[in-house]
Amino acid sequence: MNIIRLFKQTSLWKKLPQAKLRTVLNLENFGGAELFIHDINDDGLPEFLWLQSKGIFKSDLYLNNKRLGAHIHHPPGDMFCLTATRVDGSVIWQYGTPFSEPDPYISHAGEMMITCCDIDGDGHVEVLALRKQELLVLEGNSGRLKNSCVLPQDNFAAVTTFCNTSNSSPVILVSVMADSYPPYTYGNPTLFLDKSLNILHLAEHIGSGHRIPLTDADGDGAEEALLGYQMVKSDGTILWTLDLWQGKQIDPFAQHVDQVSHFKWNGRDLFAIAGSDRLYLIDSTGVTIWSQMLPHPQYCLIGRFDSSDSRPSLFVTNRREMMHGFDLDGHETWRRMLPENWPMGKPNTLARPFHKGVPAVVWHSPDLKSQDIVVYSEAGWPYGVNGSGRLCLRFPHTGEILKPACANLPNHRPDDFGLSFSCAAYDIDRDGNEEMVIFDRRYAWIYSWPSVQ
Ligand SMILES: [Ca+2]
Ligand SMILES: [Ca+2]
Ligand SMILES: [Ca+2]
Ligand SMILES: [Ca+2]
Repeated sequence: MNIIRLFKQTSLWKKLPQAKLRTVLNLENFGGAELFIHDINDDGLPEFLWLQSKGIFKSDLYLNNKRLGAHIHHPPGDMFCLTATRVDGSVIWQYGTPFSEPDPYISHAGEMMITCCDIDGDGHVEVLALRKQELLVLEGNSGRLKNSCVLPQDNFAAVTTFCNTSNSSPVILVSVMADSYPPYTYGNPTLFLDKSLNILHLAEHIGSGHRIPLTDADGDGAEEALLGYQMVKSDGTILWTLDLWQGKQIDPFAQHVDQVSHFKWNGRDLFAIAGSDRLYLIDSTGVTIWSQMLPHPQYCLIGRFDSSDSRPSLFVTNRREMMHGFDLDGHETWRRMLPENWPMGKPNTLARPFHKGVPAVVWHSPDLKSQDIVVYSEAGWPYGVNGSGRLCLRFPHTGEILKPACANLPNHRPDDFGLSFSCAAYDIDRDGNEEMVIFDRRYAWIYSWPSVQ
């Protein structure tokens, strides 16, 4: 049975400007569902961290979910392999054993399971990782286990750190980012731990969900975390609750924070929030600049996307079935379903919505006079979209982008089995210009902007 359906590449695609393909990495057996990029060995250059994990499905909370079939039971929830490579793909270290079975493992929402910070203050970065019910602290330059602790529950799926605190001692923040165990509500609780992994504080936050941006919201030099609709200091003190939610009851499942995107404009910190039933633009003092109800805004980005407007604008995916642009005043500027793109053909088993945790990223222009673009990855092979919602950039592909036939998978989101592509924008060679890393569980493709030599 031929499971590949040819996908028409219209002249529209062929006319688009092309990013420059620099290299393709073969990730062999260690490619991950998630990629993290950080300088882990203090040489001034970033490294890649490829994570094999089931994401939120590591938790026993999901064992009775019949829709997920046998894949929720095998491999077990403690499946974990983290591989550190240089940006040329050569392996530096590996923690765990790579997954090597023919059928892909299921994984969802693992994009906050790793973070990097010098937790113990010795001048060297540690890699913090969530594995099943444990928090691991690995030495950045060797992958050696320096410390670990067993967490109170197995559904913690987000780890980040307050690296800058008022007493200069880092605080680790570990949070649930989806389904919860009673008595906690969706996205809760959050733990605050010291550098020795002792729990300092446990709290629930209003609207806690899938993103925890850190920022110095009050200008005192120490970072705060936006947990749901509350700005929280590293000692757990609530700096503010968003004005719209003060004194109100929230539905934690239907109104949690799905995504936060930050942009500094005219000296002011702006945060665009996709909040499950409502889109918000807020500032760093807890004031809502505007908000509006939408069917299900699940992801948003704010940036310099619109060439007709010198101000930042918003890109929004709404229930994965419609994409919108909004200007800074909250006016909708465009609305359309962005097209699929399968230059090597589309496996018949794949259908939208892919429901990726990160369906689009900002690729910052090397030229301050030019607009940044959104690279959209939830409809096959990624491509660039401008501030009018028009296709504006394509990524030349190689034969490796052809996806394998996976006819035996349950009727479930294809991204959870690695059948889509993901993106990360990062200046990997530190020349001042961001590169675009497109990856799946087998390969990574690295691109430069068309204008960069
Ligand atoms: Ca490095
Ligand atoms: Ca350290
Ligand atoms: Ca602060
Ligand atoms: Ca660069």
